[in-house]
Amino acid sequence: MEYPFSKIEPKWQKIWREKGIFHPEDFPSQPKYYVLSMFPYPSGILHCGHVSNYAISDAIARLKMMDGYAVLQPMGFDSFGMPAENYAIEHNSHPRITTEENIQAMHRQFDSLGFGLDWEREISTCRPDYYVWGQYLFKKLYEKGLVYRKKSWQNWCANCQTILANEQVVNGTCWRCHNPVTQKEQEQWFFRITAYAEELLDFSKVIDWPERVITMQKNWIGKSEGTLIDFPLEDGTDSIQVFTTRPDTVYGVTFMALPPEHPLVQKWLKEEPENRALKEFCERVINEDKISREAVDTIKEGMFSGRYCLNPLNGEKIQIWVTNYVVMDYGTGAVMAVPAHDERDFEFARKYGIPIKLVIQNPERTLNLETMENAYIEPGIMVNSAPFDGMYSEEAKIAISKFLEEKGYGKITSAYRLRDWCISRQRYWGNPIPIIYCPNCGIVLVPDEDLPVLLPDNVQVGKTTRNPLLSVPEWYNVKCPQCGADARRETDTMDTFVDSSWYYARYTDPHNDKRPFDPDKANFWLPVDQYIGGIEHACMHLLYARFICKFMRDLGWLKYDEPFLRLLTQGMVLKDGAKMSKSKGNVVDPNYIIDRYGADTLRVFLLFASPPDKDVEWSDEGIMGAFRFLNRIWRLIDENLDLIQKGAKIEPDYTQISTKMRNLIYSMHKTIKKWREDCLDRMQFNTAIAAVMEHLNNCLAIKEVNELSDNEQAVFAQACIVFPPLIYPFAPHIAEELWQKLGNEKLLHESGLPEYSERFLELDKITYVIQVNGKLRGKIEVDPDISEEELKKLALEVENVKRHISNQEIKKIIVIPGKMVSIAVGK
Ligand code: ANZ
Ligand code: ZN
Repeated sequence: MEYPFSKIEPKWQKIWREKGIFHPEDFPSQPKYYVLSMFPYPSGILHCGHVSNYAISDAIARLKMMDGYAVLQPMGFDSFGMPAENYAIEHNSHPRITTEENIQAMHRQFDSLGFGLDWEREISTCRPDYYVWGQYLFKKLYEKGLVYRKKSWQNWCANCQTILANEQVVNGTCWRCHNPVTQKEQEQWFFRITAYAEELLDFSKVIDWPERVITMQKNWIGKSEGTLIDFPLEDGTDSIQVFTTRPDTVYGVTFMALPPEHPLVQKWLKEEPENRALKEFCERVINEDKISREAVDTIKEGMFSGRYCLNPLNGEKIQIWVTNYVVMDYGTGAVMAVPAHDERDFEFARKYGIPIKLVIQNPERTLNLETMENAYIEPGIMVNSAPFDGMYSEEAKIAISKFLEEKGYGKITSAYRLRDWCISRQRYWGNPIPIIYCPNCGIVLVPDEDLPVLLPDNVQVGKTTRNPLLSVPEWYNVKCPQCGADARRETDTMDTFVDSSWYYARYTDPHNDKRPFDPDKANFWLPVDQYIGGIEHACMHLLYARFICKFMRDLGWLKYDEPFLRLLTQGMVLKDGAKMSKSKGNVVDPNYIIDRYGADTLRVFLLFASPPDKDVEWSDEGIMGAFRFLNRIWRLIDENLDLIQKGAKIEPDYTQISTKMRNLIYSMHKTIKKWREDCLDRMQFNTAIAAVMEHLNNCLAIKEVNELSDNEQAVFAQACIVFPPLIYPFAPHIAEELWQKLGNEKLLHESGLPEYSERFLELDKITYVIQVNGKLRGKIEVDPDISEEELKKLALEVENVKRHISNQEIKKIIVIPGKMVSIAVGK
């Protein structure tokens, strides 16, 4: 007989909902705990990856509720963006319709899984009551000088018909559709995330973030300490500023490398339209994608510009080259090339016959320019550098920088790889940018009273090459809010990562129609105590959210520096070794499992299969195992219900019980202790569940329960009634049902965490005597369930025993359970 999960699960979902136990009030008196899972985009179905993510956060939420916290666990939908738009296109529908349908379908699934989510706080980013505040945030950023518009070359995905942020380009392809990314020049809106680059490198205010994610963000921000140096043009009209991390090599500069996008290059092209070759070269390089231009193995190309600049330190004349391997948006977009000591410059100089000048000598093996096959990039002894000769290059770095600063030729500084965040998307399904272009006033922000700029619904979506909003003149033709002239709306929409950069704050006050949220409420609930989601967001969402949190702090809306105190990046759900995905055809539909075995089984399987941050390998066996486990708990309690209820009322006399029952009580306290450590301190639910399984075996090993004495039945009852609270975080439905069957009126989250007593863990230590060749040589106290191996190991570590073994060979070790370890030694 299977336990009646299909009756129990809806029953408890209904009770929880009716009692509103997952909807905390605004300023509860208990300590708060905010647990958040990354919200899904409304694809229409929750897959096993989602379920695994939410099973983890729900386990944490329920544990914290049992522990007396006011827990906030909200959920919503990241419903703008390309996936939703593409889905509508595929289904020949409108994203407004498909999105809402999908949200409804996912709601049903969420319900059938029994997650403790506060649906009164649901957010959907495509609804005007949410996105209005995204527009408001845009305006605030604009007013603080953190938004700007710039014509620039951008990553372009021709398949998705949109610009992509650098973070969205994976190995030169689009992160969504894996189409090769090309370059396109366009006016774009940017958020100046670089203004926070330095602060974003600081992780001192988060508590528990995976080192891996911190490293990824640090590398992404990519700070380099270096020096800015000005090289005057030979004709004295201007100068070129470079950023270098190697000021020690400044005497070795033999050419200047500029990218074709460099303003000076662009100026020269205009001044000398007859220079066809240079113009063509520039155009060709600009169209290559920046990511491969920066790659180490790109074939270096360039053209001499015919112009020169001067080395500020010695006045030497330096050729200026236009090259493909320098990019405009790092440092100053210009490089002082030192072929002797930089690999790329070396390759370039050799190819074009540019002089190479050695300024750092290898102290171990003298370098010779004629025979060098690579640049020498290590530190060494300064040569050919006039006053700095003989110094160590590391010292010269500082000395030369200081010297340049004193002379006014340079400045010590840092450069960041991080680029400003391009938030313009030429797609329909996104938050409209609240900007109007007026022929008289220029760029005008939409006034607050006109917000939100509603996204028009009467739009034909399809794979057009144009932004669909361009086909809605009644929407984009507007009057200028300042001068009343005929003006035009911005038709770009915002990157959806803008929507998710502040949603964690909105959940704290989701219905506020006066402002994004009440700072008091947000400051009560934030920061998120535990955030859970996929590692793929390490450099996108997680960086943007940190940036916007700091910005909202600077506005005075929040008093926290970080949105997410602890971060857990959960593993993936794999099947046959590969990530479950539609394209691989290895997807298991959670509904199928729920129908056959219940949501509790699915949740227990996912949590038991591995620690939360490790991948879960799908296994039908594992599902069956989880199902059997729950059934066995059910039978244990259900079949002994009267006895357990009666026994639970008696305080047993522990002095009057057999060793077998003593071991059972020990098993119970030990299990609770381990469960608490695993769940509360380490979030290792798999081992916590394993401990519960072991205790279950110990309970089931007690046969003929009816023949036990009253006293021993009471002990048995004690050992059994701990199961409902122990499985509540993982399998809450069956837990509540059993708890109720046992006669409890309170729900489990109000019943406290299961407690253990050290007394019972001490009480049951067993003393073993240790003999060496038949003579008593020591004693040890151990846990009764110690393994034989562990016991032997401990016995051999006893000092006196060691002495009597000294260097004789151990022939045999015999263990008499509960009594003795006997060691036989000999020569
Ligand atoms: C002269 C030099 C000599 C350099 C030498 C290196 C070695 P990281 O460490 O990544 O910050 N660089 C600067 N701006 C660049 C740009 N826009 N495009 C391509 N390369 C650029 O790299 C700093 C170094 O990268 C800088 O130091 C500069 O080359 C180059 F023996 O300056 B170096
Ligand atoms: Zn105007």
